[in-house]
Amino acid sequence: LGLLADLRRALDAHEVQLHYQPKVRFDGKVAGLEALVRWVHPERGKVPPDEFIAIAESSGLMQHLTEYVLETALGQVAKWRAQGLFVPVAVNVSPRDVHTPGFAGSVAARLARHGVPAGALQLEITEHVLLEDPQRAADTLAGLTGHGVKMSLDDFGTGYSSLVHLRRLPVSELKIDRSFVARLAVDTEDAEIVRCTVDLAHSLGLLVVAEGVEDDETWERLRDLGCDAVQGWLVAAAMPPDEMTAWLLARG
Ligand code: G
Ligand code: G
Ligand code: NA
Ligand code: MN
Repeated sequence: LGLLADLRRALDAHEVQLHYQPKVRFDGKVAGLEALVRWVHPERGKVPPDEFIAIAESSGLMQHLTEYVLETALGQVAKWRAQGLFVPVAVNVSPRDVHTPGFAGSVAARLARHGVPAGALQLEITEHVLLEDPQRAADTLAGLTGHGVKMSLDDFGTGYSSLVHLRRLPVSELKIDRSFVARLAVDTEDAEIVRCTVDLAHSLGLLVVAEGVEDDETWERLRDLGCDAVQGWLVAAAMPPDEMTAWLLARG
């Protein structure tokens, strides 16, 4: 309970920050950035996102956290655009957000307020959005894509991925979970899973991003399998906004 009260206070005090991690294509071009929330508690130090996101989800604070993240990310996107850096940013949203009435409209209003085109925002969702009220989720996602917001399906392959989900969700990108990517170069089964996922995604017209790429060999395998982009420590870890700006400027 202490941590929940602290999180509420931390959001109000802007103590929660966003870091950004690039997704890059094999030609080296930056395809986009993922915003990842970070909280350094004044006494406890770094609190792992999984931990405080779970607390937010089970307490009703998630909506507030997501609004905070969207607001911060769009403010940063507007700032980057003013500097000539036109890089799209992906924000993670929880299943609960997608079921919040008016979510699509509020995202559109926020984009307008920041003067950011919808195409500069991507939302990363998981299949869990279909667990509760699939019809409501589908309507919200259709509303978002109708406004021009791109959707990405995160953590693909974990949980109980089903092809039905993939067909029902209006996503334009699929992210292969890093648990399959990590051992890709040494485990032939993981390599087959990644190969099939890339082929499946492409046959549905989706772009494929591999998460958690940590070494050159994995990068090369993914390139040979036809993956579209990679994200991981090999390229860059998530970094604070100022470092991200410098990184983007240095890449040209
Ligand atoms: O950045 P990484 O360290 O630790 O993130 C851990 C988990 O937290 C990941 O599953 C990631 O998707 C999730 N996450 C990170 N930032 C956000 C956010 O802003 N909103 C939500 N809902 N999840 C996030
Ligand atoms: O669930 P989601 O895919 O949003 O979570 C992304 C998580 O993966 C974040 O915690 C992020 O910090 C982490 N991450 C990003 N790149 C790497 C990597 O190369 N290796 C590992 N182990 N984790 C990574
Ligand atoms: Na994500
Ligand atoms: Mn993921």
